[in-house]
Amino acid sequence: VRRLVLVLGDQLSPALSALRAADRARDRVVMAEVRSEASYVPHHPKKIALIFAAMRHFAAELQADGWDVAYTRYDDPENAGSIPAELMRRAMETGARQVLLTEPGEWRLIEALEDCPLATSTLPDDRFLCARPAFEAWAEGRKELRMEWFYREMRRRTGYLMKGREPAGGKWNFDASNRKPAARDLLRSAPMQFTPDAVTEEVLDLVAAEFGENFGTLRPFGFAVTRSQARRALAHFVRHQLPGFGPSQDGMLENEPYLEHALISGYMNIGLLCPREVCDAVQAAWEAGEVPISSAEGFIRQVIGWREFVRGVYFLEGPDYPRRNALNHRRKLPPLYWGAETGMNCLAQVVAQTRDLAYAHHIQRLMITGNFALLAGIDPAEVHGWYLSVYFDAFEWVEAPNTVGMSQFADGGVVGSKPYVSSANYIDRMSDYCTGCRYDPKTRTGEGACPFNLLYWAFMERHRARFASNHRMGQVYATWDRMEPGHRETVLAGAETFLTDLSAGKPV
Ligand code: FAD
Ligand code: DLZ
Ligand code: SF4
Repeated sequence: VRRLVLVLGDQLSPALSALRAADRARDRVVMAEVRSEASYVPHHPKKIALIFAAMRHFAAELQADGWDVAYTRYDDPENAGSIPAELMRRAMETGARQVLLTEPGEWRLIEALEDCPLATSTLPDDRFLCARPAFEAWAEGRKELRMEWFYREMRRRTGYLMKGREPAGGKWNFDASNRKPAARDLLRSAPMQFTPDAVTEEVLDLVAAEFGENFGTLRPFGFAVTRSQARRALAHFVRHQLPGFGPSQDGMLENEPYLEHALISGYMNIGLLCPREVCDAVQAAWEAGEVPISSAEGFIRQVIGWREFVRGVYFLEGPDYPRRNALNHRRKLPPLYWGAETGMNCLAQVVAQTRDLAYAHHIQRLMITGNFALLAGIDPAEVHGWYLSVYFDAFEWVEAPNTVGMSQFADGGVVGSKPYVSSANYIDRMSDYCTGCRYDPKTRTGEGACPFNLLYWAFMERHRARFASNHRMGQVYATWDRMEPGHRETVLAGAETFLTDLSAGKPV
């Protein structure tokens, strides 16, 4: 064996740069299910099962394709427990001293591999549409990094939804025609689910035995675990859900976890789908007149815009990024995030859905669990740990900028120009959660007042020095300042009582 070729659990792409550079006849692929990766946070059992099952299927496909694969199962008695230790073990076994790899998506693992005594040759991860140096060049010299400008550049560069140099449909962004509440629709199509085969069933048994204590329901398990399944899920989404994606993408309905969302982030993030083929499929459907521009644009923006932008930010900002705490928030994450009972129906619904499915869509993550954590002043490192654990698509390069940056404003405004916070009014307008709630979204103080209403103003007051000069928030402070002083005091006192109860572990 000449070299070892490392393939990580989120690098399951046949066109991975390390595989393209390797020699099928002389190199050996190393894949390993290891404790260090499976327990750096208490991952949701469905997430671990997805990764292990997809790894096993991918290894079998590589073998069928003529590769020599050394695969370590989690319960192998010889398992060395971490990626560098597994590489060392395979090096001893084979005599190979060189490792070829595609750059990992997380600083922690990049650093651990740098410390590995073997000679490593690391290739860029070119599954992304914007290479790290290209992002650095774009960011260079800019006072602020704004996704919208990056996105326009990416549209021009990729040619998606373009008519020459101009955006198709005459606008870059069709959000104004989106952002509608979702309506109940009995005929709405759900994302495609798959019945586990014997390989996946074996993984499910393993995960149940080893990670059964982690927060989250393992069965039923319906994720795609192969590239061909993921491609079918994508085709199903484009045909049945994408046409309605735009208008309802910000809506939330009880017991309707997916609405028109694709459920493909996890497949892209582990390499079963690549962003280019996802966007090509959307572009083709739009060209064929099967989807309106508002839906095609809304979707493509998330993939070539947000997804690439947050990755660029993660690497640009450096390894300390996930530990930032610009607003100095210190409160502990309350147990309701791990399923403890709460009368706040929106939180209860999103947490229960997260527990059952390892999935919540963007607005649920941002405007329910994220919004509450930010308003309540929860330590962003704890919030980050939660998001990294509970979602099937959570890998630090994408999760941290979304959580620490976009959602918690803990990076001080690198990802977003203002904090994503709202009172109950937004949640009531965009969802049907308030109907079944013990609190009243319209009540602002006293008995039954929705905690979001109290916390929203307390947050604004607490951070006045930072946000009052933000031109997008001036109106909010003007409204607050116009309220009766007595009313303001009651709101702030109500918020204080609520937060004291929350920290004391009283049910809220
Ligand atoms: P759809 O709504 O159908 O969207 C299409 C695709 O666009 C997604 O598959 C995803 O790949 C991409 N996308 C959309 N928004 C974003 C975004 N903000 N950042 C990056 N890609 C985006 N996404 C992750 O992939 N992993 C995470 O760990 C993650 N953590 C998040 C944490 C918070 C606090 C927030 C607010 C958002 C987070 N997101 C994360 C972004 C987004 O919520 C998910 O990508 C989306 O919900 C995935 O579901 P879907 O495939 O059904 O997406
Ligand atoms: C998330 C994860 C888990 C749960 N388990 C493994 C594993 O056993 N082996 C592996 O190679 N990768 C795993 N992963 C994915 C890695 O954590 C991921 O590659 C890094 O976080 C870099 O993004
Ligand atoms: Fe959430 Fe408040 Fe609505 Fe209850 S009333 S569901 S707590 S926003």
